This record gives sequence, structure tokens and C-alpha cells, in this order.
Amino acid sequence: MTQATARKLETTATSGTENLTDGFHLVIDALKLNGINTIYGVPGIPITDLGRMAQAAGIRVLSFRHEQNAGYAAAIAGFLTKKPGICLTVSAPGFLNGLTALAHATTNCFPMILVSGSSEREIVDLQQGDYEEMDQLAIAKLLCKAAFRILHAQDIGIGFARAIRAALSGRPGGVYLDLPAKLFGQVMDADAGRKSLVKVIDAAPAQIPAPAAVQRALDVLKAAKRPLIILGKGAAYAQADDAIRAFVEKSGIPFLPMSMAKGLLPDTHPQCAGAARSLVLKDADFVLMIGARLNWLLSHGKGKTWGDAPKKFVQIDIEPREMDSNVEIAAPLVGDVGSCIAALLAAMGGQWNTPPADWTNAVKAKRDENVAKMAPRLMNNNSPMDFHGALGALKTVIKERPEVILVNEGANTLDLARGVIDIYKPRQRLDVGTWGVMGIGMGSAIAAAVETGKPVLAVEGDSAFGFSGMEVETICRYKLPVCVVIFNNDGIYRGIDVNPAGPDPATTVFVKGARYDKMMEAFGGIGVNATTPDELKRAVNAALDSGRPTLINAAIDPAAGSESGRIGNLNPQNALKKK
Ligand SMILES: Cc1ncc(C[n+]2csc(CCOP(=O)(O)OP(=O)(O)O)c2C)c(N)n1
Ligand SMILES: [Mg+2]
Repeated sequence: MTQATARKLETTATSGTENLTDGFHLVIDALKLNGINTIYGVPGIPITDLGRMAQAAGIRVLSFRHEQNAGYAAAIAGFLTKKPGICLTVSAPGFLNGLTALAHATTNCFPMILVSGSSEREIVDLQQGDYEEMDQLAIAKLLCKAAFRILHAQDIGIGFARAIRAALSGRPGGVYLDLPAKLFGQVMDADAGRKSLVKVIDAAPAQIPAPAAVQRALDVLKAAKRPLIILGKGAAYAQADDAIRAFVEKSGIPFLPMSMAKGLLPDTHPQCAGAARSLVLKDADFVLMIGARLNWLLSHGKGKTWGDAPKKFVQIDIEPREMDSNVEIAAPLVGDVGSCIAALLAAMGGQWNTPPADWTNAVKAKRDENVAKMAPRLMNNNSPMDFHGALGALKTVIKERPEVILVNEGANTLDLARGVIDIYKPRQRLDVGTWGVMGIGMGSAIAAAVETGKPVLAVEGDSAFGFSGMEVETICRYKLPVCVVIFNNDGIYRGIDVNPAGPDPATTVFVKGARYDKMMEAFGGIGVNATTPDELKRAVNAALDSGRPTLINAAIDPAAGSESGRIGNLNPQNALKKK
């Protein structure tokens, strides 16, 4: 179908000159009615026309080169907007390509709906070998919050309402929606079609914590000598930024942001304990978790990282079963982050005693010491660059341009950038999330630019970039203000490993001296090869000034990284050392 036909169909359905509508239009109308105006996907049978018609109807449809990247875009769009991000794929292989992102969204509590076309039920269920045959619904169920299939045009309204509500309510997550090919062509009376649509009212109702639970939390907090607040990406998702800041400041408690919560309060805030992480986790006697979970990223709340000092945990989470998942929670606060913080603030009253000065001074001293120790390393202008020299340049860029959204993935590139680059505003740092997954880079950068209209700086390990690198064409095609910086150290963690047993390269190394900037030039974007921190800084500033798609190949010393970045301890030990 041509665009002209699509436009004609659209006019017909909305003007009511014909009294019929169909599955295509009802899907589009259901999305629009619910304020969903962006789709990320890859076209093909049976959803090509759906994409065209959605575009003709004013929905922004971004076509990617691979569904996984469209899925990561949808997932992060959900995080940024509190509306479910939509990923649209074809059946079996396209669906499977989108599934990693759906599982990622669920794990990270991002609202997302994977909408996949599927083949004929009658043939799929009898396993008669249909085109792209697969029981997608059964497979998706294991990996998301909810999964639905719509068989009849008159159920499209309800089907989308259920998907939207499932994605957003309670703890947000991924939802799968299966749309068999036959659904799209089903015709029904236009008026009945309109009436069948459902506008989801209050999709994420406030969940107010019980007053007794609020009081209990404050009682525990009042007894604390060395309190700590940990902010997680759930706190960033909540968009309760002013209340969170007011609460943290009124409490006077040092706070530690998890990586995607950085910027809720600026990393340069006097109470920020980001640079004193080891000290605060070890020595705190009270920990208030706000939208953060005690998973592996926080060493499960126990063990060496947390030291011997006995601790009491208070946890704010919308999911009751999160409580006691790893350690005892002395005061669970079950509710949405915004409501819980508002309740705490109200119950604190006008008079509140801030923590003992010996604690806050000790945290501040450690932080200042660590920042001072790091400073000279960030100022070097070495060539080849090391991670710190390159990151020092980028830290300055973000300081001067706090509106830039930072996307970040890799191992050393991730772990070091997280520590070095200060973030000043909420939801301005997007990264690998709970799984530490490689491949979110270009999808996240595209969605961040599309959803916020802000400039984006994607800082990518060379391996990490490879997972979604083809989407630089997408960035160029949509002329997005994205600057990609590749920390090119010739490999995974490092570029110097050698295979002792033959001519094949070692498993962790790539082509030496590769020029990723040439990839961007192939699609009309700007490519730059930077060999010093000064060059890097100049190139990033030029890219952000121009707003043009840019890729900077930052040549990093191949020997500079360490195995697995900061989490090398998670590698299983090789017990049988070779003699
Ligand atoms: C989907 C996925 N596959 C594999 C990994 C394992 N992994 C972790 S980091 C990484 C790449 C690290 O190399 P690079 O991005 O170049 O960062 P560097 O440490 O060199 O800066 C890989 C492959 C992963 N986290 N996710
Ligand atoms: Mg690398």
C-alpha cells in the first residue's frame, strides 16, 4: 500500500464518510486515544501497513534496523515518559528479536508493550508450518508482566486498555500484545468501533502508604546515628523530583544515587555520597531505600560491602513482595514513591533533627578526599588516551551542558564514566540497567532524543557499540541530535590479549585501530577520529553545537582497561590452574 492509499484510508475512517472501520484503524485509534504517539519498530508482514497508516495518522513511527534496538528504545521511552513505550514487530523472528528488550523492560520495571503481528492461529496451533509460525503468546508469557492476544476487531479497545494498564499499574513492566494478521483486515461498523475503544483512566493510581507504616519508618529513622538514603531508578521513574529533593534536604541525610538515579539531586550536591560509596555502605546504621532494590548491584544488602555495623533498612517500593527479599526490612513503606515521600515529609513536621555532624562530616571528608585523588588523573592530556583523560574531557562537557542526556554502556567505559561524569538533572543518565546488558546504546540514544528533544551524548565501549551500531543509520535518517563517542580500546575490556595456541585472534580483541567514525560518514553523519582529550572535547562540543549526528572514534590505549571493569569479582574462578 502506498502512502496516498494510507492517507485515504485514514481520512475515510475519521471523517465517517464510510460507516466502516477495520483492525488497522482501531489499533491506531486505540493508541491515539490513550496519548501514545510514538512507535518504535521494524516493518514487515503483517504490520507494514499498520506502520504506514499510523504514520499517516500522525503517530511518529521510527523504523529501526533491528527489533532489539527498537525494543530498547521503547523500554527507555517508558522510563522517560511514564507511558508505555511501544515496540512493533513482525512475527516469529521479529518477535524474538524484540523479546530481549521486553524481558529487560520487565526486569528494570520500565513500562513497555511489545506489539507483534503473528501468523494464522488455526495453522500455528496445528503446527502446519505457516509463514513465520510460532506460538508467540506462550513464549512471551514467561518474560513479561502480562501477555494478551486480540482475535476480534471489537476487542482491540479492551485489549489495548488491558495492555496499557498492565504495563503502568503497580510495579511497571513489559507487556506482550499478540495481533494475528487476520485481525487487521477485520471490518466493523465505524460507530460501534469508536464505542469499543477504551481510554484508560488513572492507569497508575496513587498507592498511599499506611499512616502506621510511615510512622514506623520515621521512628526507625529518628534512632539512627549514621543514616544513609539510597536512590534507585524507581525514584527517578516516579517524577517526584521536587518532593524527593525536599525530603533529602530536610532530612540532612547523605544520599547515594544508583546509576540511573544520578541527577535526581545533582552529583555535586553537598549531601551526595557518591564518591564515598564504600564508606557509607560499610558504616551506615540506617538505610532508607527509595525505589532501589537490594539486588546484586547492592551486594544483596549484606557481606563485606556492608561491613559489620548492624543496620536497619527502611524500604520504599510499590511492590510489597520486594520487602525482605534479601535482608530484613525493619520498616516497609509500600506505595508509590511520590506518595510515600509526601507522607514522610508531612509526618516529619516543622522540626526535624538532621544527623549527627560527626557522621555527615566523615562522609564529606571521604568524598572530598576521593574527589581530590581523582582530579589530577582526569586532567591528563595523554595520547593514546586513557579512560580517565577521556572521561575528564566529557565530565567538563556535561558540566557546561547539563541539559545533555548521557547514554552509557560498556565495561570499563561504563563503570568509570558512572563515577567520573557528574549528572545534574533527573533522568539524564541512561545505561545498562539491572542486567548490565550490552546493546541498549543506540536504541536508548534514539528514544532519548525523540522523547525529550534534548541533545544526547552516548558514551560507548567499542564492544558495547557493536551490539546496536547499525542504528547509526537510523540516527542519520531521522537527523537526531545524537553524538556517539566510542571508547575504542580494540576490544572487550582491553585490546591486548593474545591467543597462545594459534593464529586466530584472542577471544576478547577486535581489529586493531578500527575507525568507527567511518561508519557514520557512510550515512551522511559527521565522523571524527580523536586521539587526545582536547581533540575529544572539541569534537563533542562541535557536535552538540551543531546538533548533527556525529560519531567520534576516541582512540584509547588498548592496555588501559581491566577485566570486566569494576565487577571482575563476579567471574567464576578457574580452580584448575594450568601447571
Ligand atoms: C547482551 C550482553 N552480552 C554480553 C555481555 C558481556 N559483556 C559485558 S561488558 C562487555 C563489553 C565490554 O567491552 P567494551 O564495551 O569495549 O568496554 P571496555 O571495558 O573495553 O571499555 C560484554 C561483551 C553483556 N553484558 N551483555
Ligand atoms: Mg573496549
